[in-house]
Amino acid sequence: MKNSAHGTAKKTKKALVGVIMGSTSDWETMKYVARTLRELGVPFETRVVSAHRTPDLLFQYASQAEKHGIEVVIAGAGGAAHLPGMTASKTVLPVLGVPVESKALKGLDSLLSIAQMPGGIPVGTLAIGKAGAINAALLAATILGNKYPPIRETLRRFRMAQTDKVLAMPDPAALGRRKTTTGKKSTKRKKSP
Ligand code: RP5
Repeated sequence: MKNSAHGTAKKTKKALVGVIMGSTSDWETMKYVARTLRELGVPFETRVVSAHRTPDLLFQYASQAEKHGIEVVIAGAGGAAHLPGMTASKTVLPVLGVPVESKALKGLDSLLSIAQMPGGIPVGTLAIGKAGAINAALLAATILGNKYPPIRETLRRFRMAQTDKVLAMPDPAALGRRKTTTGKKSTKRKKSP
């Protein structure tokens, strides 16, 4: 994981989204943020910044993100997940929190730690795990779309493609019907759920 701008946009493009996480172990979840931003062509950077293990780095990153051109921060953490909230306390940029699924409490601890902020310091909290990671990237693109029309249009196309994909497969049972080697449809019926 490098601390440099990624995305389908040219490497020279400055990162607009700062993707930070409390530990390298969070990458399994946060890679979906990166994947989605890349798909949308949004330039981003990734970095491990731990609220507890590297608090000075957290303060430095959060207080300087705006100066470095970052416009949205996505912060993922698990357990006593203080990273998104503490980041939000040091910047006026929008901060989106991704609760990483913890082993002990399945991410409920992460979710509550991120969502239950005191009035005055908001963190936009997403769902636990992969869905939250994907949606954090989509929400970041939505925010950036207010200022960058190409990102808005890419997002629009993403949503249309998603809708088309669902409409193209209206019958999930059809997925279970396999063709035999002769090319005929199998007569074997799937057990009803
Ligand atoms: C949190 O503690 C991190 O965000 C991570 O989700 C969790 C466990 O970290 P490791 O012990 O795997 O480094 O700060």
